Amino acid sequence: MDYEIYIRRCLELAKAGEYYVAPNPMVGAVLAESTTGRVVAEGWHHRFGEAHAEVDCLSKVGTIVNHAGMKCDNNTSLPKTLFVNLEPCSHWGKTPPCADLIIRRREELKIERVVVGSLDPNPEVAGRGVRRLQEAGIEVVTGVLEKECRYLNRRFMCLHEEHRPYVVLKWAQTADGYIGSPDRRVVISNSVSKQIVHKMRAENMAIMVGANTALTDNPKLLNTHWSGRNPIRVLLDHRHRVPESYNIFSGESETIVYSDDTRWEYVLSDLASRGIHSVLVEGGATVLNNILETGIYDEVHVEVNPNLYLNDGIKAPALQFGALFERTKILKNTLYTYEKHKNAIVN
Ligand code: AOF
Ligand code: ZN
Repeated sequence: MDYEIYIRRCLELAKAGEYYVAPNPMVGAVLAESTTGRVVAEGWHHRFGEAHAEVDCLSKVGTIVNHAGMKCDNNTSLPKTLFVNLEPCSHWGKTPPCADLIIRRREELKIERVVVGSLDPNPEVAGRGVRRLQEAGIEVVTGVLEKECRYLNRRFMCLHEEHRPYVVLKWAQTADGYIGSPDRRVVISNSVSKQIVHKMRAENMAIMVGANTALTDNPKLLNTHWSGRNPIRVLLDHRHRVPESYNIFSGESETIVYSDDTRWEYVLSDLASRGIHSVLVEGGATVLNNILETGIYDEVHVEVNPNLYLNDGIKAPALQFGALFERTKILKNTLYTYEKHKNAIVN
């Protein structure tokens, strides 16, 4: 049996929960016959607070179904392997422990083996899921496509391993290196890149701006052009300058304001204590420069408009792109992406 094929499938299934499971990880599960390799059932974690991937998968045995809605045969007499991209949980959270469910159903379903992509760094689990399965006599294989599994859940990993949210910085700049003008709104993005920004908002639990951006652009910072929830808005407003009537306080989402203590380390630890696993920082220059200076960030996305010159204005932050960088054309603009966190995958 090629374990990697099945873990890859778990990752695909897990992705179906993207935009809906945060701050939980994205998890997919596949139950297959060990000898024939035939898939018996598939499942994934659909939404925060709902059934885990293993529960979803095992509930489908004999009834359905693979992801495409096809009925699968279930020959109960054959030994089976359960694949999951994340270690099955061992704790009582919003749902009961998956490890216990697997153990409870192992005789009936002939589950002889569990193959795990990456371990769960949540201190409530952290290896106990694997241990419980092993103690019950189930063979456990770990670390299959571990890098890919950790990459998919890099935000979740960051929260539990670094005790801070995963930080994504994003800005758009003109051909001559300005991100805007101090007194008026300058449009650097295009219609497609705007949608990509909304996708980024959907991927991250929170979105942050400084007071200057909130006052100059008066943005709502919602996710209106992509699936998923609106991000929690975070405003850094040291001098209490942004009035309650501004769009950042509109009713569609929650807004957290930092004014007394706006030090980056403090803001990050406070966001982590609220269970926020990721934050997208959209500006302005002061906030971005301060963060770049601390070195505490994970991804940077810079959109460059090659046809727009301002000659004067707010200088874009200076960023030395490292080895990991990707270039994407978005109509006439170019998006440069840089990842510097420990789970980045070098191509
Ligand atoms: C799994 N399978 O599909 C997921 C897991 O509050 P709960 O009960 O939803 O538990 C959330 C925690 O469970 C989460 O922080 C992570 O450690 C684990 N997620 N575990 O076995 C899953 N989503
Ligand atoms: Zn679970």
